[in-house]
Amino acid sequence: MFKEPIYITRPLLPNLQNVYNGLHEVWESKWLTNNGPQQFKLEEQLKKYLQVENLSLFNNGTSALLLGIKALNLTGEVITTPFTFPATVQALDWNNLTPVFCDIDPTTLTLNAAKIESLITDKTSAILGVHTFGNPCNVEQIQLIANKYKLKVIYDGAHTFGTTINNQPIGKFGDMTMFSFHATKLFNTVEGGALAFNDESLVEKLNLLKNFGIANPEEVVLSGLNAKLNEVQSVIGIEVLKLVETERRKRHEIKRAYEQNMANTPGINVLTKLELDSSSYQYFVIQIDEEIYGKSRDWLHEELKKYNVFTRKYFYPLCSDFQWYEHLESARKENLPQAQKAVTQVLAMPFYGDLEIESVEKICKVIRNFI
Ligand code: T4K
Repeated sequence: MFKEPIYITRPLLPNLQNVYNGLHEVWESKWLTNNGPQQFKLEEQLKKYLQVENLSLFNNGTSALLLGIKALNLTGEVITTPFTFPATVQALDWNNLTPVFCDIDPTTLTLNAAKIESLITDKTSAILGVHTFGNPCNVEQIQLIANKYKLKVIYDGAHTFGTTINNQPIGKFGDMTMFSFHATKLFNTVEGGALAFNDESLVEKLNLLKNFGIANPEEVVLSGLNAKLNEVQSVIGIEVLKLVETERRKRHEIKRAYEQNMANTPGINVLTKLELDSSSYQYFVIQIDEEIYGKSRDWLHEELKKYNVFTRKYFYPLCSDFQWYEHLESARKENLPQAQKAVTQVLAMPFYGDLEIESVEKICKVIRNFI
């Protein structure tokens, strides 16, 4: 039993004195939000880090996704995954779009690209993929399908800060990628998010959409929201960004410790293949095969709590099982066998830079000893 609770994550906290220095500038300027200089500074730094041409910052990942989808003028149906955080599909709901649920690939837990085409109808306007736990979607195949049917491609990259695919930054794939900067993410601004996109003409539209559609004091040209990142959070982001590379290296060691200590545990399979040169190192996720391990995922999740270890059943429940999607043909359980399996087997383990290797070894020992 651990003396202190071990959570799935702890926020990456910047040096308080540095934050204070940054805040001092904000106080001096008396400019707290609405396109302030700290926000622009952070935006420029993030463009470099994420290697993208266009980036727009938001007050959280959900509003970024919601307004990004709105900016693309989508209609009708959008093909997406049921195995995600509610925000992904709720961003569709708020745009009056109907999700069409597509089953997932059992290895990456992302959209199964081979199943997408059969779900396309004359109402389909886009594919919304999620780079689940930082595992990238099959971006090449998804783009081929999108080109063939003239569909937009949006990625929920809430978990993929800094991920690359074959040395290409993840934010360059599809029409748009959302990043989340929530406190629980590798990079955080307490709450926050961003959209990366290739079409430069969207810059102005997104600026309008996150500021009530106000073009100037005389004109409101779009129906928008208030979704701006403020100056205080931007200062925090500027300081957190300085720590991200060290955090990734620490997480690399923690991942190695998990892998070494779980290697010979029958029925436990690691689902996030983290690589130092290409991964966001957002989550370390395992799959429990009850038939081999002898206990279920839910049993393990509950039992670990007795040791003061708080794992998470990300993502549970499946979005397709939300009561308001009951009427959708694509939400039927028999159409989503891999997602239905994942939702009962997947467990996200404690994973953050300050987690001691000794704690990882202890957690793995407890898991082995349950056999
Ligand atoms: N798309 C995907 C695929 C997502 O995963 C998310 C968010 C989004 C979209 C939406 O992005 P945002 O609008 O949030 O930017 C957390 C986060 O709130 C959420 O951002 C995240 N995904 C999701 C996977 O995890 P909860 O409800 O699990 O968080 P909570 O409060 O239970 O925190 C988890 C653990 O983290 C706690 O047990 C302890 C630790 N923690 C948490 C906070 C907030 C701390 O130590 N300090 C803290 O300040 O949703």
